[in-house]
Amino acid sequence: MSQVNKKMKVAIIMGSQSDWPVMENATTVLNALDIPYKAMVVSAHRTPKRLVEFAENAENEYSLIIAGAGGAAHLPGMAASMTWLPVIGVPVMSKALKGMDSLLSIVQMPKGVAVATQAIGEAGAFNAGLIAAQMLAMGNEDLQVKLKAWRQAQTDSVAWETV
Ligand code: RP5
Repeated sequence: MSQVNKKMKVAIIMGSQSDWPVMENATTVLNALDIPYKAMVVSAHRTPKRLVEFAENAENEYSLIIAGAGGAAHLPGMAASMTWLPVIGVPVMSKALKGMDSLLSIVQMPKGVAVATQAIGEAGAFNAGLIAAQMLAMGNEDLQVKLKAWRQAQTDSVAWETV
């Protein structure tokens, strides 16, 4: 538990710079709750050595990993294969198959290596940041307080009546 408090930092990795407009949504809750993060382009296909270097050293700098990719999206699963840190997967929309390829590539992990897969696209990226905050809050009471306040604010923002 103290280790979680010591280095509460999230790695956000994505297969391409083109994923950033989607993956940026993962930062919304992290920013709101003052959770540090670093966003990086790490491609399973184009920069495989970078992926190995990142994943093998991730535990020294981060508490968990959010990994987004599109198409034949091997990045989250490959990252998860090389670190014990939890990996939250975000299927990014693809042009050809609208992200169904990304979703199935990420979600259908063989048993023994786990990826916590979110929804396709912006909602999935947003919720990746949210579930990351919830996971970190398990070992951090200050963060629990902030998270509960954030949830209450969201509840309070839902209007009863339409305009
Ligand atoms: C994947 O290929 C990336 O995650 C991205 O979603 C997709 C397309 O990449 P670009 O051709 O736009 O660089 O590796």
